[in-house]
Amino acid sequence: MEATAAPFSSIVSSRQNLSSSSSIRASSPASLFLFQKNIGNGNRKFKSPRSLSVRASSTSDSVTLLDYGAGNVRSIRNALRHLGFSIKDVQTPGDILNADRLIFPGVGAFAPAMDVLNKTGMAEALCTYIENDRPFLGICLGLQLLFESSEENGPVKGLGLIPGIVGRFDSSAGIRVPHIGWNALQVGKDSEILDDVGNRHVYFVHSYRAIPSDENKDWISSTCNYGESFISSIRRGNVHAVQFHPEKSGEVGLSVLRRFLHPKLPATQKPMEGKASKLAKRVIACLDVRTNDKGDLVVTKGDQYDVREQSNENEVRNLGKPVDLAGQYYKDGADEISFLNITGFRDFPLGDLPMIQVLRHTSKNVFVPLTVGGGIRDFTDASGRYYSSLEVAAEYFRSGADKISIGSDAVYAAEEFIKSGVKTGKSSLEQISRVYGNQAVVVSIDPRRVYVNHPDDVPYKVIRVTNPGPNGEEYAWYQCTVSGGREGRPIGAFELAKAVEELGAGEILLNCIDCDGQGKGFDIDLVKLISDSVGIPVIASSGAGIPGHFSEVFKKTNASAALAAGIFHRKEVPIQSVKEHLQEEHIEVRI
Ligand code: 1PR
Repeated sequence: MEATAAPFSSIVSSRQNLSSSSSIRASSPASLFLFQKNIGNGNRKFKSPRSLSVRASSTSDSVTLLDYGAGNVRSIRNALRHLGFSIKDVQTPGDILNADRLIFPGVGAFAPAMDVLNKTGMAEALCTYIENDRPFLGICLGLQLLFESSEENGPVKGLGLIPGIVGRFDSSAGIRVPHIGWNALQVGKDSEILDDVGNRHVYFVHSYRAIPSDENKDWISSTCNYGESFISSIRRGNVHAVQFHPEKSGEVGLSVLRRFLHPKLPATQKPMEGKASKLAKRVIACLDVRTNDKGDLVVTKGDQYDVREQSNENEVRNLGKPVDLAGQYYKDGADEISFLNITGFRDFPLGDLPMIQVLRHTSKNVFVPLTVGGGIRDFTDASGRYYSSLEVAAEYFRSGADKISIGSDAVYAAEEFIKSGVKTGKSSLEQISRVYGNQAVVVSIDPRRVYVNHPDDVPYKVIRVTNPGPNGEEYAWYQCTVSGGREGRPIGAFELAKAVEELGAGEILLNCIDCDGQGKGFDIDLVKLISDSVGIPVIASSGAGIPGHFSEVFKKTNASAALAAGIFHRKEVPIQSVKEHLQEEHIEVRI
């Protein structure tokens, strides 16, 4: 049974005044002893696991979760439930000390996380628990916090259990930061929880990383290569931590959690052999969701953004149910799933509860990243109640989204920024990326191609196009639109992309109204222009018709991912065929 008590996150505020660890109650004599013994021990020395006699029995089906309230841990909860485990939330440091097994899915930024852990006495309890070789799994920030310090808004002191400083990826080395996507690992000896992983890809999303050194080499169970070699997992005795997200790494990720929860499981599948070593190109399935005229929430698909049938009834195209389709695409091998609430520009998304329900239901069974967009902006409802975009985003994150996608509101923010040259910090884009990190914020661009005769015809970035316009024009610019393509704005896709990167976007979803639903391929000129201009990942979207369009966009541009909708919804091309084709073309993908 799942514990019904409030998670630690909800008691953090009432415990903010706790400054002395001696005021914390450890709830068994044994744990109290262990806890007090370590109070005030600034120079931590990890004990050899062999010298320890304490080893909690792990026969129960409950797992203790340390959720300090900084972000979405719904996915890990869903994954644990999916594996048949109930969750006990940490409320006091004593709950850490008494845990049979503890999972720490660190989310958010390093400094606020350490602050909460220190103020509540959780830091001490965590160190004691780990030093005593109790079953522990840290995830993402939950790995980084074990190190001595981090450069993230710092230096900031960490728990100091592992030698090393967590630093930022160096984007000047030509890599895109954040590191978002699927990478293979170089698994070292005795990893145990990685026994089924082999050469399969797992999902990362982070800007900071720890690097291997002589001092920390005994801890390292795997490394990963992204511009440089960084630590992707550590293991010592019963203590594990991973930089990637097992709860978002599909079946392979679930196997990592399963092995942590059942340490003595025999190998179930032979790890895949191969040469996977780079960041895989992602294949994303996109579901445009809206209410049809009967009031049902359906997956629809536009033809250059027109989602109505060209029949007398003029109905909204209905291509299926959102939760069912998302589940199918997960099984088919989609690396990520995007939901765009395409009525969001008219209706307030928090009033659109079915969309929230879609996320909640989907995230119970889909263990790859979920993005949701549509209507993310500040809003005052009919009764005069004001909702900030942060509240809207928070609700989406709570409901199971890993990233939110902003369209129209990002266009207005970029226009303002370009005009004033000032970052006000007030736009939804800036606020959400400040609170949840830029890796959680995608900007969706809806540009339309505008042909011109000469590069100086407009004050926007103009390119020479591969295929001339209807009147033989050799040049074009890409005009951004808002409200689902209904209104053109005085800003180009190039200018917008550069501005939103500065304002804190972590990724760009690059649509193209001209190509949407046409099945004739991505707009290579546009994708090349944008993916060469920014240092964040770019998702090419609109126009995929055959697997060859995916290899074309990856070979000719620097896109990190390619997204399609119509061909998947109409079952014209299975996701697996796209992946197989990319493999044949020697483009690394997650299989
Ligand atoms: O402006 O923040 O409320 O966000 C609205 C979001 O909804 C934006 O991301 C915008 O792209 C999207 N949107 C609005 N209207 C439509 C529409 O189609 N009428 N959908 C719409 C845009 C485009 C793609 C599509 C690809 C691939 N969807 O995401 O899935 O073009 O299609 P294809 O493979 O079939 O060619 P805000």
